[in-house]
Amino acid sequence: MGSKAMIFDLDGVIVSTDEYHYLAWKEIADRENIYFDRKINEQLRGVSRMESLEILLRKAEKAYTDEEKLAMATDKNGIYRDLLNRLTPADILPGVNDLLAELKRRGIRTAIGSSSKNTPVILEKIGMKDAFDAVADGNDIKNSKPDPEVFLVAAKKLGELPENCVVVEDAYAGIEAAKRAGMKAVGVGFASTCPQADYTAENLAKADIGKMLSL
Ligand code: B16
Ligand code: MG
Repeated sequence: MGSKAMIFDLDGVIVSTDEYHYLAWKEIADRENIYFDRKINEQLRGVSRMESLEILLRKAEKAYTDEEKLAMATDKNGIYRDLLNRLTPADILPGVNDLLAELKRRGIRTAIGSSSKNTPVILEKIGMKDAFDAVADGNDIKNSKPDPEVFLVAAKKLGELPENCVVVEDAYAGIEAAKRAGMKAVGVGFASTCPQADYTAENLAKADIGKMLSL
């Protein structure tokens, strides 16, 4: 029995906001004299804002109070939100629009499952506010990926059983979350070499829709 719903991660699958996350965290790290590079940034994929900060602070030489941490996360989000103003529909990643059109044609329902609290503004900026049947994001959950919560909320919003859902992710944490939710997992982009994924492709333009739906 094939899948009846497809749940898409946002950052790194629908749109490359990952570079903006990097630039914003880099500004915070430089300001605090904390070493931060693109390799460390890869560990922040799919992880919540506060957990991302904790990973960044592993290289810090001093301890920060909870108030200071909150201020840093708020500052990072301000920088990130400014960068998001640059987004347009041209930033939608290759293959996304064609895949969504084909899923609609086949009667397969779709949802977003993202850790980001900025999901509504991102969808608005890229003109995809109404492109999905449901949206589950960082505002709906207590635990971020690799916890399965966001995908279970997405399935619930769609009224679909987890075993009928296939998740598309660019983060190892997201692939783990999908598997823990009892769903099938497709790895693209950074997760296109993830051994835990049920199917992988370099990007959605190169993904086989028939294969993804028959997992
Ligand atoms: P925000 P996704 C995730 O989005 C990002 O990959 C991750 O880097 C970020 O820390 C997280 O959203 C929270 O984002 O600060 O906007 O709430 O990949 O789950 O779509
Ligand atoms: Mg992602």
